[in-house]
Amino acid sequence: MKFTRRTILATAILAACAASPLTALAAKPLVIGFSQVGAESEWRTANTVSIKDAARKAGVTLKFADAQQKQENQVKAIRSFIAQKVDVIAFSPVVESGWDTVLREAKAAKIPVILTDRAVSVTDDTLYVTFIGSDFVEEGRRAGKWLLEHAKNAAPDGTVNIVELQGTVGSAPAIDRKKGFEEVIAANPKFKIIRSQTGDFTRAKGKEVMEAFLKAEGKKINVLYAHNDDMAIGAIQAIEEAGLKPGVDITIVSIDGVKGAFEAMMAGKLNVTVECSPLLGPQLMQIAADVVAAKPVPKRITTQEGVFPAEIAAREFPNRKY
Ligand code: GZL
Repeated sequence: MKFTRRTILATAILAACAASPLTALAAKPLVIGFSQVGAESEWRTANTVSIKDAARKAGVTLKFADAQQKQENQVKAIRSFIAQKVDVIAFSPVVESGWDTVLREAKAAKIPVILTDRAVSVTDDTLYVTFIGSDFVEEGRRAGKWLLEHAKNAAPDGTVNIVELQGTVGSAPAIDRKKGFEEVIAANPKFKIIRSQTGDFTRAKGKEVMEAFLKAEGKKINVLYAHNDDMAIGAIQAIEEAGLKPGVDITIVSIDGVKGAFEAMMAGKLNVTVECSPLLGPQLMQIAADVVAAKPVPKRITTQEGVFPAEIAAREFPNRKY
């Protein structure tokens, strides 16, 4: 092929364009600032793994901050992401309220905010683009429905005495799982919540509060409703140390569907877990890319989930991803 001066010039211009800042900009990886609640439960650990794996696979630069379950740490992290001018801020809010000010700062900085896992209660819902997560009220309803249909432990007069381990005070899952459960068991006045207290979604606190419930109510307790599997697993230890058989003397209903819950069900110590998927990473990366590309995204993206009673635990366990 004859290289004329014109061909060489055209090739040089093309080469220059290829290295131009515009092209470089197009290839610039998305930068997401993510503020995580903490590392309080198996569920949270799996959620963090899902987000980090998905970021790596998507070629996203992830700035990840663990708030150790403190709202002030999440506010600090969001302010730091604003200062770093990230492309997108995403977070799982530890509690529902107290976000208006910092989210207004993100809006002023023109940085889109995506909620994952938990919702916020704000005066202006343009402060976030979308909320990707479970329907916690529905999870509470599913727990209540299973209990109404399967309760076998009851007092001589037929009353079903329930103790409740609530999640983190003020958090969306704690508020909504309580709401959904109470809504459903109201159908049968024999079902009574006799004690209810937060175990902060952790095994240690779940055990500690269950010990207090057992000291106060003893064999009167027919059912434990735990807002997550980690608290249920902690409570199982307390029930055994009190000389009772978890899953037999006390029916245990829980939420999340982590591997530890399946192991407890296979050991006959837990009766059912309502699934709450932590595997939100891939959806988050896709939605973040769509937001930056100015594509329309729904205001609410709900994860689809099931209910896993002990009878199917062994069959389902090999399929579990978290
Ligand atoms: C639910 C999530 C809750 C889990 C707990 O989406 O926010 O927080 O149920 C976790 O295990 O600690």
